[in-house]
Amino acid sequence: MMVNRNVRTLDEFTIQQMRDFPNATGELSNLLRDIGLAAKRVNVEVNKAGLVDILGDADMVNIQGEDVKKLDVYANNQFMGVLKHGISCAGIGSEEIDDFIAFDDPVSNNSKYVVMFDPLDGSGNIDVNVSIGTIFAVYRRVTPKGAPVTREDFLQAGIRQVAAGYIVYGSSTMMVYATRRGVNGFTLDPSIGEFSLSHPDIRCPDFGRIYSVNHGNFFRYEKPVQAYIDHCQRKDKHNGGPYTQRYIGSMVSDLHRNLIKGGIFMYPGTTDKPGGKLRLMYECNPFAFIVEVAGGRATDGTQRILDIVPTGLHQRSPLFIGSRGMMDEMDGFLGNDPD
Ligand code: P6P
Repeated sequence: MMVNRNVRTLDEFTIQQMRDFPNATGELSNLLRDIGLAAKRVNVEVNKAGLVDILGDADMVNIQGEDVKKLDVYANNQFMGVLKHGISCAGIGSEEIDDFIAFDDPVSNNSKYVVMFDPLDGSGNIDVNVSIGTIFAVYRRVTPKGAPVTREDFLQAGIRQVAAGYIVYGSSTMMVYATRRGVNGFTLDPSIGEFSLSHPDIRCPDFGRIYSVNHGNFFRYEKPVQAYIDHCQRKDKHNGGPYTQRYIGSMVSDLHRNLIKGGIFMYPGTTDKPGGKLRLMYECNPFAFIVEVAGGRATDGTQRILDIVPTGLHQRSPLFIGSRGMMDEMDGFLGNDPD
């Protein structure tokens, strides 16, 4: 089977980015390659999850009060391990760990970046073989290098992200990441064991026909949100529809589909959980960064996600994200002036 020599691997792509920007130190390229390595290791376990005793609960509960699956723990340790033993990351924050971790060794203390990640989002779907994913956000540390990072290095608004991305362990395994220069997607090529550039310069279509929301919460959403969802259901060929509802309960998969095809994803606040369910630092912010670089928008229903100044590592936020034209249309129902 011939391997297409014209397809650049993640390593080749990140090295080329370094060559294109001579002032680049290479730390971000190294960090992205480290994440790609951990993703390949997690992918092996996700793909055989049904065959080995790595399914099921790890008899642990995380800070979210959620049962931790064994694969969550494995994924967390893989991403933390490559970042700790690399040369580009001074510390991490993880959905699976109560507080941030400063790696606090001489090399790490002189590294430029910190990383927040959800090691395995949608893990409740592991046992039923629905696609799951990893989400990560990269920030430049704000405290002086040479000392361990502090909470201040992590509690930065999403607009200060240097890069953000996700891995979707699906029918194929893809790593998608954004820097301010663009969004690029890499598909894992099993024949060479490398992520290869398959989706260069991803753009989010200004309009789509997919709306994604958990209808089971409908009567707990605020009236304007209900009105917009009702509007989506009434769209037909005479007014820019019909829309189709797609929601698999795995954020990485739902958002990857909508990023590529166009659409809007909503996880609104509810009467019982007005702050929503999704976490700001390692779910909402990374996807908001990616979707905005790709031309879309992301808000919490009133303000831009990337402008929110965080007060806690694990704080939650309502999330409305997707195609710019659909977000503008939704804003009309929520009483917000379109961007
Ligand atoms: P619900 C998975 O648990 C997750 O955090 C996201 O991946 C997903 O979008 C959301 O929760 C689904 O939540 O309440 O609709 O089941």
